[in-house]
Order: sequence, then structure tokens, then C-alpha cells
Amino acid sequence: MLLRIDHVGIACHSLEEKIEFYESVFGLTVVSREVNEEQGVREAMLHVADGAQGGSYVQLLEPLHPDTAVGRFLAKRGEGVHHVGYGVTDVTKALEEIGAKGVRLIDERPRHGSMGASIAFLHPKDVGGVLTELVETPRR
Ligand code: V0V
Ligand code: CO
Repeated sequence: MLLRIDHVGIACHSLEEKIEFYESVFGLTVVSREVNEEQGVREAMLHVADGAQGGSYVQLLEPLHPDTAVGRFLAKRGEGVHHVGYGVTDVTKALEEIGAKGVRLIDERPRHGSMGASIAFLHPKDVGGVLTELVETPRR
């Protein structure tokens, strides 16, 4: 069901500082920047690699306000890995299958994600403490 790791989401206080870090230390390149009001984030995707099933990225996340998912995470835990995003063929179908196995769905239906993707989150308490995102990339 999972095709690949699409991205690792990393929470940070300053997007600009962390972009500069990932560019200078790892030589990564920013391929997309977006403000996602619904998710409460300003985010950047840095390209890591391309595989047969699609690309993989580091997603840097800065909260738009303290009272957001990433804002609360930073206040509680500080900067670090926030979620793992897995590529799937069909996010609606994947939600149905995973929900039927008793895993709590944060999103019952897909939301708008980075670079035109359809995304949905699974509750970290039902995935061994890992906030898990399903990502269906648009057909090009
Ligand atoms: C919270 N918890 C986490 C967590 N965030 N555990 C693992 N990883 C995380 N990132 C734990 C937290 O420690 C609490 O456990 C418990 O879950 C409830 O958390 P809370 O402090 O009450 O925080 P809330 O109210 O923010 O709720 C947590 C959830 C929320 C996961 C439900 O953050 C959420 O809905 N996230 C999905 C949306 C999101 O994260 N969007 C930003 C990325 P204890 O301490 O009680 O044991 S947007 C994105 O990735 C995009 C756009 C994209 O990829 O394209
Ligand atoms: Co993400």
C-alpha cells in the first residue's frame, strides 16, 4: 500500500534559517514553498532524490501561529522530526483500508497538500507515536 517515503516533515522556529542549513550542509535545493492556512504552516520542500515511484523530500515546517499543530508541537517538544509522509496511489482508498483496521484517522477525507498533493493524517497515538501522513501526488 505504501509506495515510498515521500517526505520527512521537520518542525522549526525559523524556516529561512533551516533552509539555509539544509542547503549549505547537505546541498539540497528548495523546489516549492507554500503557506497552507488550513494546516497552519509555512513550508518548504527540499528535493532529496527521485525513484521509480516518485520523488522524496525534506519538508521544513514553520507554524503560522502558536495555536496550530506545529506550534503546539514546538512548544511541547521543540524542533525536530514532526511526521513521516508516505506515497500512496489513492489516498481515499488507503484511508478506507487503514481506517477499517482500527487506526484513528485525523482526516476522514483528503486535504490539500504541498505541490498539489492530496494528503491525510493518521493519529500518532495509533501509529506507535509517529504522526503519519498519506500523500497522493498529482498525475502529471
Ligand atoms: C502531537 N503528538 C504527537 C505529535 N503531535 N506525537 C507524535 N508526533 C507528532 N507530531 C502527541 C502529543 O504529544 C500528545 O500526546 C497527543 O499527540 C495530542 O497532542 P496535542 O498536544 O493535544 O496536540 P494537537 O492538538 O496538535 O493534536 C495532535 C494532532 C495534530 C496529531 C492530532 O497535530 C494534527 O491534527 N496533526 C495533523 C495536521 C498537521 O500536523 N499539519 C501540519 C503539517 P501526549 O503528550 O498527550 O502523550 S502540514 C503538511 O505536512 C503538509 C501541508 C504537507 O505535507 O503537504
Ligand atoms: Co507533510
